[in-house]
Amino acid sequence: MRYFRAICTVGLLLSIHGSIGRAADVPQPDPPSVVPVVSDGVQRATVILDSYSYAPNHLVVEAGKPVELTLTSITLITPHNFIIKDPAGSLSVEQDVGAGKTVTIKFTPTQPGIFPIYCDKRLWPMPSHRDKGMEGKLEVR
Ligand SMILES: [Cu+2]
Repeated sequence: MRYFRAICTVGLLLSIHGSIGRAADVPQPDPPSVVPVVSDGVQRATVILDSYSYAPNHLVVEAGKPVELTLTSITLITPHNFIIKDPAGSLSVEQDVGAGKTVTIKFTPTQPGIFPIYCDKRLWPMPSHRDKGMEGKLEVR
């Protein structure tokens, strides 16, 4: 009986915690999302593109292993893109993702570092999507 009561208490605490999490509902920086290496050695993740965000927006990958990202746009009209550029030249990714489309990209980061991810689309003279918050980072370890 005591054991049963302990389980109920844990369940109650979890459900309270869950509802607090939902009630808060304020935008917060995503926790780093470590991209798992699957059995074939490829690091795979899905990134959702919306106006104007990437989710997750902080990807952590290992250098020297291929990365495969599935980019899924959930917008109805607005096209976006997904850009990662290392000024030193170790990484150059630029992929358009049309409204509602899904595109898969593959690249192998070679240099550790933190590289910005961003969307440079803009409807002149409006600010760019990056300026509206559509950015993130790729952390290569
Ligand atoms: Cu965009």
